[in-house]
Amino acid sequence: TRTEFEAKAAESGAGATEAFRRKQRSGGAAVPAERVSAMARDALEAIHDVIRKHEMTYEEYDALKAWLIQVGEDGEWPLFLDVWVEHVVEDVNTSHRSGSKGSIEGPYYVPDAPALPHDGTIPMREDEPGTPLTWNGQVTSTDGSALGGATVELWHADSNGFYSQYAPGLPEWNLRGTFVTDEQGRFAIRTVQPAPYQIPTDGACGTLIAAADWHAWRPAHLHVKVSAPGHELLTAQLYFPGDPHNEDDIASAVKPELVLDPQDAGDGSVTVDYGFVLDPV
Ligand code: MBD
Ligand code: FE
Repeated sequence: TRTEFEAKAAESGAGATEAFRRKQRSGGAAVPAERVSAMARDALEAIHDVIRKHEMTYEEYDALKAWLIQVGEDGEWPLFLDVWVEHVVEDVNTSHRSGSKGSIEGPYYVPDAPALPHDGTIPMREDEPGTPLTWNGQVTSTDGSALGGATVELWHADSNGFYSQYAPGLPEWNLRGTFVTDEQGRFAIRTVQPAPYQIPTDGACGTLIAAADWHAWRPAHLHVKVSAPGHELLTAQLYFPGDPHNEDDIASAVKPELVLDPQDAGDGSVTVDYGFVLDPV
């Protein structure tokens, strides 16, 4: 049997593509023709401008074509778009909010993770490596009222930087859970600190990164989706201070408001307090 260290770009890509197709089947909406026309025309014009500005050669055009074909073959469209495009979509769609800052969802969310009480341990292996992390927080509305029965979905990479369901050898729901707040809107979650995440180097996205001489790293992060009746869904990521990639995240998804302030508990574990303020719809 294979371990997470033998993860293949084309496998996690195929998984992310399949997960996205499932999500589309359960709610994809038709985009009106005027919107398609206006945005497609502007996108194509932006590409034409790049070609003119840089006087793209036929060799470069063919390299681009070959690379685009490879993105699809590796199933890496979800990864490519979420790393280099989604942050602007997130920005445009959340700028009206006065509650907590959010961030991008990324390609590795899976709905319906195991349900846990407001105070619980996320599913993990018997010998799960990494620094234990206890996270206490509260979910409130922008008027300050507590949101009991709110849902906090948490998913993150393990301390080797791999996500369950997208790397081999991990239990299906490892480090994925759905917590429900108590009457005061509070939750207390036990997990382990994730490691920084490296974009797979053996797929099309890795090819672009190497060809452009960029780096392939996202800082260590926790993903959450926080929801409550009558409130906008908050999708966010939380980061750890001192991570060298907080300043140059390949996915441009770090905001200062999303950096945690972990405290050393003195027993090899870390505690953190961080809550969420949701905007009413
Ligand atoms: C990730 O783990 C992630 O969160 C994003 C946004 C892109 C690639 C990998
Ligand atoms: Fe992630």
